[in-house]
Amino acid sequence: MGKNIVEKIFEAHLVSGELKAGSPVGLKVDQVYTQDATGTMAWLQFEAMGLDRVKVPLAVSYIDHNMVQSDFMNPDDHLFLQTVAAKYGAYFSRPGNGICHQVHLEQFAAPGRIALGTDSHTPTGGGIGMIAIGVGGLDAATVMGGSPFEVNMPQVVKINLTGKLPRPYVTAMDVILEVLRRLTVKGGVGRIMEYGGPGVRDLNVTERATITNMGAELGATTSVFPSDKRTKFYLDAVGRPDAWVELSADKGAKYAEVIAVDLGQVEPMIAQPHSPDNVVTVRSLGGTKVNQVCIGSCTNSSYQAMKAVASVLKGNTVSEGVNLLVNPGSKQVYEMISREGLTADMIAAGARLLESSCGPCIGMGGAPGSGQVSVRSYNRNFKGRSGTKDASVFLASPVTCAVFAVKGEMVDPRDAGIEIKPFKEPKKYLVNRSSIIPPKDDTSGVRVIKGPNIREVSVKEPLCGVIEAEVLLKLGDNVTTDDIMPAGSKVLPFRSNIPAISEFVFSNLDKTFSARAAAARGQGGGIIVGGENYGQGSSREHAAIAPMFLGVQAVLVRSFARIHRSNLINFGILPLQFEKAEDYGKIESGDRLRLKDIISSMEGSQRYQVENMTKGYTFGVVSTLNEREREVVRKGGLLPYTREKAG
Ligand code: MIC
Ligand code: SF4
Repeated sequence: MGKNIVEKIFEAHLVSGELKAGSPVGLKVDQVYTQDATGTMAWLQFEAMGLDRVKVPLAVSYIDHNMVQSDFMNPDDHLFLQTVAAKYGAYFSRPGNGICHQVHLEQFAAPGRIALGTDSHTPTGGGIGMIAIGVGGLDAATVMGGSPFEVNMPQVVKINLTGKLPRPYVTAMDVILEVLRRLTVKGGVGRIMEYGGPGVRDLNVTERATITNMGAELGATTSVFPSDKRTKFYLDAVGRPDAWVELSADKGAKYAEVIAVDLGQVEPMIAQPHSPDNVVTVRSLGGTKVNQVCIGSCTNSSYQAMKAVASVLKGNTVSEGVNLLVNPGSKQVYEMISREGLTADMIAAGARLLESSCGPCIGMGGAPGSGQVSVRSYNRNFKGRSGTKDASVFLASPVTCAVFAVKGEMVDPRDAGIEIKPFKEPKKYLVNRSSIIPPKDDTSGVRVIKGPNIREVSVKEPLCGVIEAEVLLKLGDNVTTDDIMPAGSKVLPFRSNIPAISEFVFSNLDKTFSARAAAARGQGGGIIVGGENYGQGSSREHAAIAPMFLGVQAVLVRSFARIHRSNLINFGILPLQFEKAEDYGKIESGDRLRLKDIISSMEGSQRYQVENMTKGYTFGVVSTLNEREREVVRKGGLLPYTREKAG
């Protein structure tokens, strides 16, 4: 029987389990990378394992998120991450070297391999034919410690591409926005999107990477492209020809579903506030005034993206009502466009050039003004994520963004009367490894340095047989991890300090949450109730650790997003789902719920009876934990579980 690409890569890395959709598999991992905002926890957890060195062939510690140095906290984290990488045999990518996903694609990603990253946009590597999956820090730490990666085998969906993109006005970003329009932010849950069909040949690796990057917004486990001549061309150009292997699906390969996209029919698209799937054509919003434009992020900051932006800006002026911010994705891209004079074209037009980092994408500077319209070439426009709650954030391609910056309003780039130079993929990219510090063989003299803001990782008590707790908050569908644990310049510096960051849990939705949770702690703790796709978005495990620290015992929802569900389990919070959808409607914030016989129900049918003590009725909930997950939750999380296993 013919195999698809996912089956081929999984099979080559299979340690346990069966490649049957829904059943747990253990995979050998080739590469693990961390970024700073999730990395401090991941490395603290790795350190706690007491090993001498990482046990994966390649590990990289990146600094790209927490770049604003307004006091000692972020630079202290940087030094911790540098010294911990040096101690345990990981590469270190210095602050300013670029956004982890862009740098990883340039320097390390390789077809046929499996990589984990402590960031939800790790699937960027799928553009080169790698299975690259975003995970929480504790999962990454465990794998760096030598364990296989355990995941439930996703369904594989084929996105069959035909035709050619009508360049230069229509780009890869428009393709993924079109896919999001059709499938929504829930459309990829439990699935891997495998791209195939004759249209694949039309896309180069960085374009493919834009598509797989933003596949994260579909909720997909990851997305992957074949590895073909264009992949070889890219790897030759970035100076890593040996990394290339060919990879394609067999004839007759099976898929759970096939979705057709004709690249020739794709139009300039734009996601409206406040969700990446709220997508319409740019033309339909023509004339809308724009106040801010931000170009960059791990989705659209490649050399190609920057070149298109420079071409739009050259000889033009940024409209007087617009603030234009540009982050090239890596030092390598930055140096290359600088040597070609393209940064000069951007500066001359009135752009503000920022360093190679996540920047405004995660609210680290660049917040829009009150009620302003900001259009960004980024991947997420959740309410408040920009740092300004009442801003209207839209997502569009770098070309569309640059055109808006010049025109001061939304206009279909095809109608703007601006010429864009066609892109020719370079045969040689400039290679700059000045900010990548390789691991050393002898690490005995290295001292790991921890500033005063870096605190111990919190651990939960083992699970009790009874939970009697108050519903602290009832929420709707598609709650994001940004809702649960906001980011931004005021909160991110506390990523290494759980007691401090816990005060911000749900703070954008309910300022009283952390105080109420703390008060409920002595009364059995709290329960959170949510709708579909609870915890979508980032991989930040702080959205589980901090609620756990505040005494949250269980999260009861209609359905979960993958990474957040794993993070809840890793920190001992019971992830439960309503058996009957209508029971969601009956619960209210403030209700007291009682679950008994938890351990025996968990070991048995995983069906639990819940008594709503406030309203006086009983209803059923379920968990869908595999054997290992059940044990992890019972022990109070992955750390106590691993410690016990290690004896
Ligand atoms: C994001 O884009 O939301 C982040 C910030 O990169 C997160 C990681 C984090 O919260 O540190 C992600 O995507 O996983
Ligand atoms: Fe950084 Fe934004 Fe990409 Fe997250 S989505 S990794 S914050 S650039």
